Amino acid sequence: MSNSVEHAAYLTEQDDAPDQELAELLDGLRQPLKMSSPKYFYDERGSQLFEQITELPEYYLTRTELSIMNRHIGEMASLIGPTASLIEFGSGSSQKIRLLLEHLVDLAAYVPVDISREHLVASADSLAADYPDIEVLPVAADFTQPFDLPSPAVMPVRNIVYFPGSTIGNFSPEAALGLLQVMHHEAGADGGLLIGIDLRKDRETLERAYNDASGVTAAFNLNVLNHLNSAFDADFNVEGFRHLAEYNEHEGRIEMYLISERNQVVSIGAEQIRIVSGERVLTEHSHKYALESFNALSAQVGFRAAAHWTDADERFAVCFFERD
Ligand code: SAH
Ligand code: AVI
Repeated sequence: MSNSVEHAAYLTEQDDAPDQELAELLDGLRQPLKMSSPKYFYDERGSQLFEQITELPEYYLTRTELSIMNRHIGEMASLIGPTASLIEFGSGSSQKIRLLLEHLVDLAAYVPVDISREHLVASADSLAADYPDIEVLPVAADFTQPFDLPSPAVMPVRNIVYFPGSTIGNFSPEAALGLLQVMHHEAGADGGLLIGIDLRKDRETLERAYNDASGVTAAFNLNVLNHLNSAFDADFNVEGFRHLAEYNEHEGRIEMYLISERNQVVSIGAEQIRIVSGERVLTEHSHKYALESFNALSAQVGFRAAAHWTDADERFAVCFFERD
């Protein structure tokens, strides 16, 4: 039996609700500012494009977060303590977790949670092959909805939610609060949260990071249309749109759009959506936080700031919260 078949058997999957997803998509596309959820970036191709983004010279986030993790991993591991279960939200390729796996003592289990199913299974298999002594229990789910956690064979001393990459920034502060509540719940009594946050900085650095010269972010953005075509029987023409990312200083967020190159009518199942030339479809917000405001948000759900680490230029922060 191949590894991939073996581990797929351990995959916990949340049931799809395709009618609800279609209704939400159509509702978003009927708003005065058309919008599509950022979760539609992540089909198999989108997950691969995101991996390429993390290596772009302009995209400082991943390498900055990794350098912070590398520098302070000893302190992080001792705050987490022995025999924890690590639950990673939006685990992607499960690369950053490797550092933690190498430094934590007697890990009870690693539970990667991601919506991009094939990518999750491949990443979980590769991780399990590299760390045969660690129980890897992938969960394919939309983490904004309630989902069941698998039970590890070893009883954990505590649950630690790991949420790297500043993926929390892809949610509005109100939605981030809801997500923090879910994480607080999954962490359970005595649980903790280790989370990566992109910090506010100058417009030029931010706009460069989301409009890279080689066009990978543009391809990532446009791929949303391919994903919608296959998931919802739609007929978006990818050539009919172009990518734009701009920093909204007032809101402290990057806004990513697809701009229509002409007047067009798009079919989504039996529905038709009119899009005029120059009209924008919002595909993502990427909020940048001041540390104090993120701590205040987390405090609202009962997470107490215990420690944080930043790089010398204060571009990015990794924060550790304990449950009150
Ligand atoms: N943690 C990785 C990947 C970040 S990319 C890193 O730090 O580099 C964001 C990840 O979150 C993707 O793997 C994507 O598939 C996942 N994701 C985005 N929205 C999600 C949702 N609503 N539910 C579950 N996973 C989601
Ligand atoms: C996953 N997330 C934190 C990325 C970000 O930076 O907001 C997604 C992304 N969008 C464009 N480039 C990367």
